[in-house]
Amino acid sequence: LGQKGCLIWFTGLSGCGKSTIANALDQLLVKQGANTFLLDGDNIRHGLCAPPNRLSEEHGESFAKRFGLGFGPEDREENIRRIGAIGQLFAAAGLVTLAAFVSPYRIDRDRVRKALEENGTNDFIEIFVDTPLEICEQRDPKGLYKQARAGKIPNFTGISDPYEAPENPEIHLKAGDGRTPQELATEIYDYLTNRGQ
Ligand code: GGZ
Repeated sequence: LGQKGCLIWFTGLSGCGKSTIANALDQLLVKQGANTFLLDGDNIRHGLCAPPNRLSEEHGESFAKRFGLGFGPEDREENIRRIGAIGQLFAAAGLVTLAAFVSPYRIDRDRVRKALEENGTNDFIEIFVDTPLEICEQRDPKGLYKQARAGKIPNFTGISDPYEAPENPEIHLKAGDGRTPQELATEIYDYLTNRGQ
């Protein structure tokens, strides 16, 4: 396991657990000696896909407006495009690359899949972290759902913006039912092993 690069793509609502599960899987893979890289909002939305207000001080307003990314439909599209491009490069370099983003629009995820397929690989592995909205909203670790319900965050996935569930994910992970992130990560790990990844 882990001898070959691939792009493991986690998609799901804010608070569904995708980042935590991706981190747990990452640890399992590293233990087996795999070279991995984990992409998530914490490293991507601070740098490569930073929001306009982070860019304006150094680069000025008009640059920040053009290249900074928020959560409108085109900004998400560009966010996923950039992450897909990076993920594809990392996978080609032999890294087991884990990407954990809401990535709510099917067309954006499918474009990433297609790009890897056109490269002659079947190394895009989509994982739908299917935690019911009610549970994500109960968890609300950052209080974002509360703010979204109050109308303070526009375009909030699941509240005022759609989430388009994958139709044919490699793994449909039913989460939020009491299984731990480690247990869920093990389910993915076993899948990868069986697949000969
Ligand atoms: C969804 C938002 C929004 C809106 C801020 N909609 O729980 P979190 O906080 O850490 O995960 C969410 C994260 C989503 O960033 P992504 O790069 O994964 O999104 S996408 O793939 O759609 O581009 C949430 C926070 O940022 N957040 N505003 N409006 N999530």
